[in-house]
Amino acid sequence: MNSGLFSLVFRIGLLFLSLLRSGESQHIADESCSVQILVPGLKGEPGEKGEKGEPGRLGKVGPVGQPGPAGEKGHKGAMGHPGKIGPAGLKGNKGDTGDLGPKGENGDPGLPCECGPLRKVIGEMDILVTQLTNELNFIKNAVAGVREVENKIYLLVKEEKRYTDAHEYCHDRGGLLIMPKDEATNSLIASYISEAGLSRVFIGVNDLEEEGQFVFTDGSPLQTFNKWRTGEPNNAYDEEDCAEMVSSGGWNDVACHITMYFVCEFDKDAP
Ligand SMILES: [Ca+2]
Ligand SMILES: [Ca+2]
Repeated sequence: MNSGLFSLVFRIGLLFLSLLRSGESQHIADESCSVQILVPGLKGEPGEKGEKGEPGRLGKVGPVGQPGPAGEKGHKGAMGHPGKIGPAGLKGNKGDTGDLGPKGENGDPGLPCECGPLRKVIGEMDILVTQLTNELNFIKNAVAGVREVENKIYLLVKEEKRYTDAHEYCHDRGGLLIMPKDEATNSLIASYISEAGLSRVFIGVNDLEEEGQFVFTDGSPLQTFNKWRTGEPNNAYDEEDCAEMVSSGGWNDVACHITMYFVCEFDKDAP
């Protein structure tokens, strides 16, 4: 008998004595006999397999595994959205000058400029230039030689003009077409013409106001002197209302619209 089993028997004996003192001695005596049977018997037969138990708790998380082998390359994805516009770059260097381009087509005519005052000034300047040119020619002729008497100056103008234009030319310069009112003056002008190598000039005689009534260009009548050639004035073709002097000094009525040189006279006393 081992110590554990002995201790158990001893404890059971103490329990038995305690029960005797309580007056139930007979019955306890029977029980004490069966205590002997409590010694372990032979191992019994295995029992039937029990039912399956409840699932156990989740185990701990295992360590990270090693990367697997690389798979096949996937297909190319769709193009993404365009990105934002980046900041402006720095200004580049100036390039070389290009070749000259082809000539363009002519443009439309421009609008007429509103430069009336300027045109007026230009027009006035043109008039001045014309006047100065005429004066220059006048001076050239004068330098070439004038004829002079006590109270008059005579100028042979070597510009072919019609009668009225010749009259205006002399008048604009303060004179008149030559009016030979006496033999001396007529002779002087005749020599003036011939010395210039001319054959004829306009003189200040006409019958423009009344046919056949010749007057000097200052309006005075031919009362005391005339130098008409034989057969003149004849008013040929009914159109001769002006007069010329030929180099011999004789007069002839001619048409006013023909052009020829002429002689102006100027009063020395004129202001
Ligand atoms: Ca006439
Ligand atoms: Ca005539």
